[in-house]
Amino acid sequence: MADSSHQRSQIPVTRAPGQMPALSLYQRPSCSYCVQVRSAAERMGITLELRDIRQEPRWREELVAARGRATVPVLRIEGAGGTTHWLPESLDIIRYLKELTEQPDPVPRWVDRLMPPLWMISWVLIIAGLVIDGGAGTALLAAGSVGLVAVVARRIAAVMSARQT
Ligand SMILES: N[C@@H](CCC(=O)N[C@@H](CS)C(=O)NCC(=O)O)C(=O)O
Repeated sequence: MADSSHQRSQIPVTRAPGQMPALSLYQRPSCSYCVQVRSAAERMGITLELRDIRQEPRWREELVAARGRATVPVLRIEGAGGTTHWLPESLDIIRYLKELTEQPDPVPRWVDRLMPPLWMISWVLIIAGLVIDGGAGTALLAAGSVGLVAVVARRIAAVMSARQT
């Protein structure tokens, strides 16, 4: 094998600015699996460098050196750091391209699930803080305020993120 693995799980999916991988599709124009991948990429607005292994012997040699066979389609994924992955199987390639076009939510789901109870608990703490005198009351008030600020901050971040997509 020339470079790196073709296992799907090891291929990082990133769309960060300047980190979009270079995508080359080793293919043949008449191959129906290749047509499926090319059409899917076109629908998703993803540009693939098409490397016709029949037309250019160099592409075939590269493919065979990397994979040990000339079966197409295979997507060569070159990351910003120069790491290269070879991804065979049309359906896996399409799945990978789809993931590339989706904006992953950087905030885990459990954070958003936590927001409604945190909102309620924060108000309870604030009310308790207002009722209870002394240091304990102040601490409850402070804790409740932090909770409310966290909920509001998350809400604002979520709305701004939704506007960008
Ligand atoms: N399951 C594969 C099938 C790929 C396949 O059968 N490709 C044919 C061309 S359409 C091929 O390269 N055959 C020649 C070979 O395996 O050397 C996929 O979905 O990508």
